[in-house]
Amino acid sequence: MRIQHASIILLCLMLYCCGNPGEAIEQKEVIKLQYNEPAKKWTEALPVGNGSLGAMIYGGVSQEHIQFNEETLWRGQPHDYSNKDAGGYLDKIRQLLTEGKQMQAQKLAQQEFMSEPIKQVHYQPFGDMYIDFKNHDNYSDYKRELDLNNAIGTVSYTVDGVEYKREVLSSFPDQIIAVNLTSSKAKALNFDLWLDAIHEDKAVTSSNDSQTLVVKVKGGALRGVSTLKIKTNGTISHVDGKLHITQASNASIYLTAATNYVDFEDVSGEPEKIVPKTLATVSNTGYEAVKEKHISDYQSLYNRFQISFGDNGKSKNPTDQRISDFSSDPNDPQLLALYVEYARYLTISSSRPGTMPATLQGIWNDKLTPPWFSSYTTNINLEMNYWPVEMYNLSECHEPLFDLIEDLSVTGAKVAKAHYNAEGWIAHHNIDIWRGAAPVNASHHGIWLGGAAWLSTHIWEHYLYSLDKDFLQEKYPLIRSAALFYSQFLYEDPNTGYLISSPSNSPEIGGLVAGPTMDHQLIRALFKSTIAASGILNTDQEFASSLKPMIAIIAPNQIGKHGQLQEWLEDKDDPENHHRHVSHLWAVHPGNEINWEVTPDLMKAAKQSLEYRGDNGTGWSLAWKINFWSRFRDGDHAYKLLHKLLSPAERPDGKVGGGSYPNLFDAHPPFQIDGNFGGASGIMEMILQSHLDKIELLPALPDALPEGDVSGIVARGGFELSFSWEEGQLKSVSVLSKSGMPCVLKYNDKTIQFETEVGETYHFDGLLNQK
Ligand code: FUC
Repeated sequence: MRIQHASIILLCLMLYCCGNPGEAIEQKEVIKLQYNEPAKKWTEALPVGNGSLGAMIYGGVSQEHIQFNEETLWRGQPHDYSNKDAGGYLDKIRQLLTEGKQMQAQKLAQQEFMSEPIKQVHYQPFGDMYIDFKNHDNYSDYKRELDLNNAIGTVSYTVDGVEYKREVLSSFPDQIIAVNLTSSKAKALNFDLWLDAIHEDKAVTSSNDSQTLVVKVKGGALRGVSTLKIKTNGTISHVDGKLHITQASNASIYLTAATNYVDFEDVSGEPEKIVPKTLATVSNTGYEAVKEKHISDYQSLYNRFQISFGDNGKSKNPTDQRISDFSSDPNDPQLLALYVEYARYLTISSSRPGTMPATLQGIWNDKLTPPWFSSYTTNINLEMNYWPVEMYNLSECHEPLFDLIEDLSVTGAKVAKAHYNAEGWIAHHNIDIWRGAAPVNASHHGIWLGGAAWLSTHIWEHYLYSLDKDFLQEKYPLIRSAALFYSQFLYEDPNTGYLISSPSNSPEIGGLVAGPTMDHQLIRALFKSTIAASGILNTDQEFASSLKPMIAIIAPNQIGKHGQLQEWLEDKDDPENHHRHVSHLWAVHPGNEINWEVTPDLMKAAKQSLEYRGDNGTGWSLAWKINFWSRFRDGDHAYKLLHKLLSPAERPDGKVGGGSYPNLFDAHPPFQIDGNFGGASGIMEMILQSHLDKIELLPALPDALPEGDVSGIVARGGFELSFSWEEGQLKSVSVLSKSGMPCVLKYNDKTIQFETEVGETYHFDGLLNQK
């Protein structure tokens, strides 16, 4: 028996170690966040989520606090934010900018050109679940973990020789948050359980084994209903508005929540009906069955990919200690693997087909007025959330972003008409749940014209990775419509004769200007992908042909007097400016127009610009710079910034900077999830790049990561790869072809090309000799 068992484990390990890409990974290394103490702050609590229902688990002993969100609870109501009279001022604003009268242009734009109203609205917290345990003050053996392999948070400790254990998960198939409580001794569980919220307008009612919380947001059309139901072998009574449970050996709590949001134009939903229906479906299911269904659903996504940089023993330390140790000694390679796997976990937990895209905070927010409204900022943050998604094999988690683009093609068309008298659609730098697409906040940064172009590149990128022609066919109207907007919006600059984007802004530096470099890079990329898509789909040739001549006369990338890539049309960059945004380097990453192969001089200038900007930054800024340095093929420099990104946000000297919180959430500060995703993308760009018609292996491997292996990583062209390296040298690589396209592999100075067939895997050694 024993021998049989051992050989099964061995077989699993062999499959795991030598698995081909595309094969389900039998057994992943157990990878988790772990702590010896309960969370004191929200940024120490551990997140679970199913794309729409999110929770933060504090893991307290005498009192458990589970703060939760439902992704559609926002302020405001359906609203068209466009300013009907704005278009009448466009020519005047342009003229003032051409004449160099920036202040006057900004003032006029502020008065006449902005969104109505000028601010969008906040994402809201939903509620809080509390569980009070009596006489649990003297405890030992405390452990709090988030197991990324099965997406379950656990808390365990001992009181008077009895072990108490909690598990918390957010199930996608059952649409509930489940909390399971057990004790090692029969009938030892005694606790009070109740719901609350920080909304002014709230009501809690209890009945039998359940409690319902109803909230209404301030100044808005949305209300939320949440019900918890408890299944226990103990006794349930009602005391002081709480469920009072005594003499239980186990208890499972199922919580769900919904709002009346249907879509950005419709708030006729009936959460009062949805919530009981969801609970009725699951209430007769035992916790073990709920858990099994949850794990199998989660692992169908999570188990496709695996990354390791070796483990030097530090992975057994508490995660908060590892983050703080990393700041003094950045030698914990497994922490980088954890960072990538955690980003995958956060993607799966915050962005599932049919849900909203991840906001600035994913789906996790405990504040009525969260930082930057916890909304969608498109001049870097929203796109960064989706940078790694194709590469780390979670392609379908990209879908919520495409749905948002679909909505924007409606609201953004109204803005295009009202503000620019143009067809097509446009989005500015911020979007909320009502899909506000007009320029908000202030003219000097709110009027940024890159939104529709940048978002559209995600549709194209999804196609490049998947080569899914049906998808391209379905989404082509969206990118075409964005391109149509820009083809009408671009304006011939009287000073230079180039086609330029005006008025606009280089996010968020230098105020309102004519012709920021970033916009031109974005618009060229959009035009090129629209032309390519029309060719692939054999459609719309006339429109595609009309874009071609425009590309040639859009203001080009320029090298300025400091050897820098110019951020603006004029050569006015300040080398002392250490601003967090580095927008004019978009064409280096995530774009590809500037690269070492074709445009080495521009690449050199871009690198110079990044050196001037320096190595500091907010969380997302550090993350972007990691991607840039990887594209510059300087892995050691990228690692230097990873050192900062994975160090504590609150430093021993009392200073606070871009970094990580104890729960490994990215710190802008405050918490912003973009850095988690951008950082993961940067780590992957060190070991694989595919933005230039070939797959480059280990293009920017830092000295600090001499060994490692990855499987299930995806490259453009429909390829899935597994490879490993030792002593900084490629050891072996396997390529699974999903689309049957020819494959070009590059490692060091060697490039090979081979034909492929759909479903076939090709194996090579470290010198790219076929095995
Ligand atoms: C942009 C950035 C800020 C922040 C905010 C959400 O305005 O400049 O740093 O990330 O978005």
